[in-house]
Amino acid sequence: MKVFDRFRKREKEGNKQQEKKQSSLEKKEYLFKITLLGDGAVGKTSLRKRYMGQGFTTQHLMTIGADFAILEKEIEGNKLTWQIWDLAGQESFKKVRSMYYKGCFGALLVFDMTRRSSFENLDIWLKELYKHSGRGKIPVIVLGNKADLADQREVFPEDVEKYVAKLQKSVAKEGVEVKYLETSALTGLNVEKAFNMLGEAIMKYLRARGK
Ligand SMILES: Nc1nc2c(ncn2[C@@H]2O[C@H](COP(=O)(O)OP(=O)(O)OP(=O)(O)O)[C@@H](O)[C@H]2O)c(=O)[nH]1
Ligand SMILES: [Mg+2]
Repeated sequence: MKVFDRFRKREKEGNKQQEKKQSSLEKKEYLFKITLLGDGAVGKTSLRKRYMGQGFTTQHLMTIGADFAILEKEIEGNKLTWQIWDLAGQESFKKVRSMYYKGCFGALLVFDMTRRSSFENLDIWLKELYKHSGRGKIPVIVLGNKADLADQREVFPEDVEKYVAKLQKSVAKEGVEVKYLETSALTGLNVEKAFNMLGEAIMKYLRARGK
């Protein structure tokens, strides 16, 4: 129960920040709530930490429920505040997780390229995201993580390209973008690019809706 209360408190803090930022949207300041999702141990927290300049650790400290982070960056000359909800991938957190999706504008959908099952489960994650975001289909960047271990890969670029093309087709009507990148939280490969791509996709999504 105590853990649950802590999550609620963090969510409240996040919402307060969002209200404050939205009132200053005209000053070209953006606040994007996003989620990081995918199976346990695919590297969500590691990617977030790498993007936040917090380095890399080989330890797997399983996320409990969700980790929350705020980060300010510049994008296309505008100030962008990321509100990142880094969700727990383990099945046991499914119930708790659902409340963190609400109101998010986009997601980094992560699989581990050395673990085929984490790729095959992407649709389950997408379903969960679309169901709980409250916005339906939203921009998604698919990340094949652990590219530094590419010699042990169980998922090949052509598999993902096929998957992403199908997904892109299914959301094209809504003017939503889906893209794919291979990343490594260990080396930092494409980590900055992944967040930038998502930021740009969200901007396009908002512009298409006159926002
Ligand atoms: N070699 C390599 N290992 C990685 C990479 N990213 C993460 N790891 C390792 O994978 C394990 C899991 O990483 P986490 O970032 O904790 O995974 P997670 O997706 O947040 O897991 P949950 O919070 O349980 O859902 C850790 O041992 C990391 O060191 C990567 O790009 N390359
Ligand atoms: Mg984690």
